[in-house]
Amino acid sequence: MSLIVAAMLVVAGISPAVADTDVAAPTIVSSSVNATSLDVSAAPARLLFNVRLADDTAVGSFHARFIHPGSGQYYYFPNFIKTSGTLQNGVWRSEINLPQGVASGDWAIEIFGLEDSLKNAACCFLNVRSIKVASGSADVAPPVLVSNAVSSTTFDVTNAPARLLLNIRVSDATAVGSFHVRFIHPGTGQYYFMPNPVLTSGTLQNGVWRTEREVPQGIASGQWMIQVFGLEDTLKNAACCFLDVRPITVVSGATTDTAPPQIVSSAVSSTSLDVATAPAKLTVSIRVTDETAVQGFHVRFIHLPTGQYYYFPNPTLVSGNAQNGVWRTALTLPQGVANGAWTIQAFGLEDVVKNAACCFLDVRNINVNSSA
Ligand SMILES: [Ca+2]
Ligand SMILES: [Ca+2]
Ligand SMILES: [Ca+2]
Repeated sequence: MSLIVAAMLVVAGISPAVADTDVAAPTIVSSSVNATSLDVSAAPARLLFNVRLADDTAVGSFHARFIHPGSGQYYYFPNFIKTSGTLQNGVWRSEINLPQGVASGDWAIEIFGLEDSLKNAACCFLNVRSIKVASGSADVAPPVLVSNAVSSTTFDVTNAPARLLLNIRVSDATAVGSFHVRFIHPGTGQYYFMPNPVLTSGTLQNGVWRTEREVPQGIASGQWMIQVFGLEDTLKNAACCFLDVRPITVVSGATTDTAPPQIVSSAVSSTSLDVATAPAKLTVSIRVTDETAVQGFHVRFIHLPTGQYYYFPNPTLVSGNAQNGVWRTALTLPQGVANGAWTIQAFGLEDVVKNAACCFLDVRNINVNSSA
């Protein structure tokens, strides 16, 4: 159906026909901005962005950002408001105030997380349009880790927990925006986040930040690494990835558990679901074992060919115990989803000492009949 015909139908109060199964993500029809170039050399500048989105069912959600690919600086467009049309074909608006000091050159407006109400999602970051930015003296470098000190380089948690205190000096030409700290045991993947660091001396341009937390008992022995991540300045110049700060040694006398929990078996209320005429409920029970104790996990239901997915509520332990028990959860699958084989997957499966199973674990397949 052409857009003009669709628009006429909307004007006439007639909704376009909805297909039995919609497996396509929403599409970006057109966009407009208040200016194709922005000058922030003397003052901040406002960027107003309108985008028309269309979908057979309904636009579910999306986000947009304004990014300078050369430096990685980016700003999110907040709170899109639908200013005209419908969820099937409508115009959405948001605006940002671009501050002084950002990078000069070509910036891009990108849409991401674009999906319809059935969870048909468009991949990745979609480049919508390019905007030229002129800026006086631009800072395009992320903050730098200058030096650090720890309360101790060895932590013996054989008989009691220990306490790790980290002081770290960070500098930036503009101002440190934010960063996070963790310590990780590379051999097992066990890791613990430190509380957000607090500036205790100096300035946002050159200052010392402090964070501290307990090193618990029962974790892996050996060399751990303190790492900084999410390090960026207030202009959003971000350092890549995880930055090694320094190693520490953990001595853990107890028999240490370095294995993630295991899925032993599963059961479902039905191996096929019929949603041709009404939504259908699916209950799944999963037996999980762990030497120490299962911390928890998440479950989703996904149609791999289209990427449609629904999260189950967090499973609860219904029998047994955290070392060997059955966890249960249930969801109601709506009408209109994709036909065919869907997969129940567990993810985020970890024990209480943070041994985590990788990725998405297939639990079992369920056949979904969606067409009348
Ligand atoms: Ca769709
Ligand atoms: Ca900087
Ligand atoms: Ca374990």
